[in-house]
Order: sequence, then C-alpha cells, then structure tokens
Amino acid sequence: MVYLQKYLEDCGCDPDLVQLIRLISRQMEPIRKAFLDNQFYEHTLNASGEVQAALDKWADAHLIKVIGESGYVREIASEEQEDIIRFENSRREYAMVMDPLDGSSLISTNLAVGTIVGIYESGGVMQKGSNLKAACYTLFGPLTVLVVSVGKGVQSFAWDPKSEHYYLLKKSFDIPEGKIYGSGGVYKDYIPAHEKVLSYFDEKGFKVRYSGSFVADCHQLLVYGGIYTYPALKKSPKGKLRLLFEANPLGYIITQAGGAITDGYQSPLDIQPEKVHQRTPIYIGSAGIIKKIEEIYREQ
Ligand code: AFP
Repeated sequence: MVYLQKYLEDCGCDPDLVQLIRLISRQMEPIRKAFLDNQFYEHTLNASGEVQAALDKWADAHLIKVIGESGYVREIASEEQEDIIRFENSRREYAMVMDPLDGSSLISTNLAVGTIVGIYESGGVMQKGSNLKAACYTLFGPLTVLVVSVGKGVQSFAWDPKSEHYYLLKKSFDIPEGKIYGSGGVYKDYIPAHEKVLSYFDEKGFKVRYSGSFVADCHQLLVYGGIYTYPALKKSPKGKLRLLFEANPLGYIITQAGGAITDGYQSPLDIQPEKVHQRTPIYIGSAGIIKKIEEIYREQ
C-alpha cells in the first residue's frame, strides 16, 4: 500500500510542502468528527441557518490555528474570514487559500461536503491560480477522500481509520468527455449565452446531476467527465463562486486531470485577483465541452 506522505516524497516535493499537505490532511478527521458533535448537530436540527455557520466557523478556526502554528505558512485567506490572516514569524512563505467547509448548506441533509485548499509557494494569496504550487480537497462522503495535485497530475487517497493513514486510491485521472452537467442559479436569471449552453447540452442528450456542493459535483467530473457550472446571472454578473477559494484550487486540479475551466471567455486561473472575496462565473469539466462553451460565448 502507498501512503500519502511517501507518495509526495517520491514526487520530489519540497519536504516542508509534504509536511504542510500532511498536516492539512490530518485535520480532516477532527472536522468529520465535528459533524457528530452535539454542539453543532443538535443546532442543525433546531435552528435555521445557524448550524452551518457554527460548523463552518469551527472548521475555519481549527485550520487557521493548526496551520498558523506550523510555521510553514505566511498568509491564509479563508472564505470565512473578511481579511487575509498573516503569520509574521513563519519559517516558510507558503500562502494558503481555503474554503473550510464547502457546500455547508448540505450538512443538515447528510449529503457530501468538503474542504478546499490551494497553496502558493511565496508571494501571498493575491495571485493568479495558475501560480498555485499545489491544491487539494477532501470529500466527506462514505469515504473521506483526499484529492491532491502538486503539479504532476492528480491523485486520490482514502483515509483508513484503522491504520490512521491516507492510502493511494488512484494515481492518475484523465477526465473523459462525459455527458452530465449541473447548473447553479435560477432559469429566469440566466443570460442568453448560458441558455444557449443549456440548449447545447439538451441537444447532445446530457443528463442533469447537481447536488449544491461544488466539491462533490466536481469530484464526479474527475470520474465521469461532464460540466459543473455556476454561470453569470442577470442579477449577479460575477456568479456566486469565489475565485480564490473555489474556482482556482478546483480549476488547478481539474486542469491537472486533463479537464478545463472557463468563465465563458477565459480561464479564471489567468485572472489577477483584485479582492479577496472576488467572485467569478464558472464552467468546469471536460476540456472539449469547455472549448464548445467558449465558442458559444464568443458567438453571443
Ligand atoms: P455553501 O457552502 O454556502 O453551501 O455554498 C456552496 C456553494 O458555494 C457551492 O459549493 C455550490 O455549488 C453552490 O454554492 C450552490 O449554490 P446554490 O444553492 O445556489 O445552488
């Protein structure tokens, strides 16, 4: 059996980057356990909206504390924090972007949610996604699965609670030209270009699969191909998803698996962020379909 740390070491990664990814991966069990904590779970059943906030905040505070104390990271930008957090005394200059609990509105339904992380080697968090050194996400499904890219393809690992290690599940992914799609937003808010894209999917016989968790909906693309989209809407031309915390880390991973990402015109990975919480429209998945979507947008 091949374990996470050994795999990353054999990839020739900087030993501190290996330790940082390992440290992040080790926080997933405490986060999963927090799902079962009465403090959070009972609130889920009783209150409206508050519970997701409680778990989001817990995961956020936990990750910031542990990663901050590690000395590897100079900056963290989190979807749960208004501003960038700086650790002036860190030994290394890694910078981390994260969505501590993506899809948290699904916690009360027991559908799959996840944690998304992107890592830059230096230069802070306000960078193009194409500069990422590594990205990973965890999917809390029937298995706790960690999907990682250090720029050498994409690998998935599963947590084994008995040995308390992540073991290699799949050492490479090659996203096929699938025929599933999921689109966020409401029909009456769709712009003409997006309506055209949906008509194209319809003509080609695509099937709808959308859960409301970006990380879960993207994970199925790694296996089956197809498209996840949260497009520009009439009411919100930048869509809903965040460039730093969602589009860039997942864009990096999907691209490393042979897929692609676009906002309709260009890859969000090539956009220089201006604001920490900047949003971007997203189409992500099979490379051939992304090409077709960009053609449709150009024709509009
Ligand atoms: P939450 O973390 O607030 O649930 O948002 C999740 C998310 O950013 C992304 O994971 C989903 O794909 C998308 O929002 C779902 O949005 P809709 O509820 O509008 O479909």
